[in-house]
Amino acid sequence: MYKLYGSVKSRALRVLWMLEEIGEPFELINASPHHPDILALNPSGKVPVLVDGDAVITDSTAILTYLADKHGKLAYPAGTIERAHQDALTQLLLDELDAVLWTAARHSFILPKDKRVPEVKDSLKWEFERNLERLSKRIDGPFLQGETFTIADIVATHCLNWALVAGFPVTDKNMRDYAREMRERPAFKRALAHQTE
Ligand SMILES: N[C@@H](CCC(=O)N[C@@H](CS)C(=O)NCC(=O)O)C(=O)O
Repeated sequence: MYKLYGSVKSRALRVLWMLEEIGEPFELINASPHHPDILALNPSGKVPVLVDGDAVITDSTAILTYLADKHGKLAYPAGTIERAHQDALTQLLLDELDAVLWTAARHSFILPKDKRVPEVKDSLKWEFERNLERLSKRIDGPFLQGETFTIADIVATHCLNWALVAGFPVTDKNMRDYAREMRERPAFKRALAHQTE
């Protein structure tokens, strides 16, 4: 059985959602970043961490990709053009959504107080909204890649939810409708139900 370290309030939600989508059994170990149990597995102290037998896998996107390839679900086969497009899209989401939100978080509560530049947040909010408008133009179906739900949809929806919590604008109607649809997925609801506090 897989062991997943992290919490619903972290990027571990992406992996929880994936595991619920593919129906694989797992144990969730609710652990905060830098907890000694995490540091023993990941020297950076970051979550999520997935343990599969003796193997330790870090980084949410790497974990999603591993699970998708291993179980043949939620990803196009490696070596196909569709997969290249899926990987490009996932990288774009990490660059244009995740990185922007993460920079805002670092300058809000992650970095030491004297290293934070709170003024950067207005610029990041503008950038996020612009990036969402660009992404919105690419959606050509119920999912980011048309008719097929992939791990890119998990990363995108997680970032859209994160944006709401962080007070980032999600004004684009297409993106709002998309996120609403994604949140209706039973596996997403089951993943959220793992929240303990
Ligand atoms: N790119 C990594 C980022 C992991 C990450 O930064 N996780 C946050 C929680 S969502 C964390 O552990 N932060 C603690 C830190 O940065 O020290 C991923 O997608 O898993």
